[in-house]
Amino acid sequence: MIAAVQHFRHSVNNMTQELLFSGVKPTNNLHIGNYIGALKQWTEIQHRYRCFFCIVDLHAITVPQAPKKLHESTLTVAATYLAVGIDPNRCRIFIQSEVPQHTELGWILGTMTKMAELERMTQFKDKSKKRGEPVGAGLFTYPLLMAADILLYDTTVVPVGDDQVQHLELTRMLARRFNTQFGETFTVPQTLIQKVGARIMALNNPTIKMSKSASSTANYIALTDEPNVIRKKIMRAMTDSGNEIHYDIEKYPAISNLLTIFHHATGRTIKDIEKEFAGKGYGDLKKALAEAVITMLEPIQKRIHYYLDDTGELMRILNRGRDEAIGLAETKMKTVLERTGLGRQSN
Ligand code: ATP
Ligand code: LTN
Repeated sequence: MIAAVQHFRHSVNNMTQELLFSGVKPTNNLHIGNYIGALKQWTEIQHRYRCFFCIVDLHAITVPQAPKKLHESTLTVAATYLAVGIDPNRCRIFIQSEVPQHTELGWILGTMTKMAELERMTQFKDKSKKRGEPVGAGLFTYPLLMAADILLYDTTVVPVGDDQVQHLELTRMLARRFNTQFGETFTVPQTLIQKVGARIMALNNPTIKMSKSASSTANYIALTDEPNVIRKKIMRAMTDSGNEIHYDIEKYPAISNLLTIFHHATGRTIKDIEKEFAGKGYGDLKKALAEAVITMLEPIQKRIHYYLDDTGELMRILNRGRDEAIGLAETKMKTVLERTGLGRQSN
């Protein structure tokens, strides 16, 4: 499934020593793009690494969030990690704001970064343009906090969707810069991206990516959407002009997106799906796709409810994740403070 691997080190022998880190912002409930582009991939590779999966709430507040809703989304995202199959016995799940070293290191990295290096980030450019109002400085310095998330843990592998590759490049560059200036301190992480389906597009506009903070709920299918909502959203999804059911992102971006989702929901090849629907209409494809997505999400939804109905188990998992993360982060920050000359010298 993981077809495209960037800078990926195939050192099978010491796989278990390698550390994988990734995170999602609790800006809302997760959608099938997050699942296909990120979480599903995590479950497939979790057994090969020591894994840390973070709920990056400090990143979420780079755009305004309602406090109560943010608390709720944070827990729902944690429950979703478990519901999609992240194994809490192997992996640690924790909330970013509960480990203060992330912001501490983020600040230090900011002092080593040029404005122009952050100005180049396409996500910042896109998000600031989209909001059409003065944007917060947090949106600008966002990649520094992300770099801190990753570098604190000597992360070797970071699985992300292709929208995050540029942030990973900056992280790698900052790790090297720090190491050159202050001595070997950080591991330079590798980026792991998935090929087909790395970017699921919005249902109501196949030229933009599916996004949980989209202004319209027609943009996405949330992992928590009820079957009838899923049917409605898919039946109303934008299609291309014509009636060809053929995978061609340039010519048929909407149908190609639906085919990609179909492929991920069922595991069937796109060729096979094209064959089944040859000569049939978009309506037929959409009907079958809706049922496939409902089937894919049903067990996930059951488990999300299981973890949220009684949060005792979830709290224990989050506590353990937090404590282990703090242990590692404290050790790394001691080295960072020492090397950069901050505070009192330790001996
Ligand atoms: P927001 O709208 O708040 O920016 P988002 O929906 O873009 O959120 P993130 O929290 O930024 O989601 O991303 C979580 C993970 O899901 C990341 O690894 C990201 O690359 C991946 N991801 C996000 N959107 C998509 C998408 N449309 N297709 C595939 N992967 C995605
Ligand atoms: N920026 C990422 C979320 C994120 C992340 C991270 C991903 C924050 N910190 C560390 C991987 C590793 C996003 O918007 N998807």
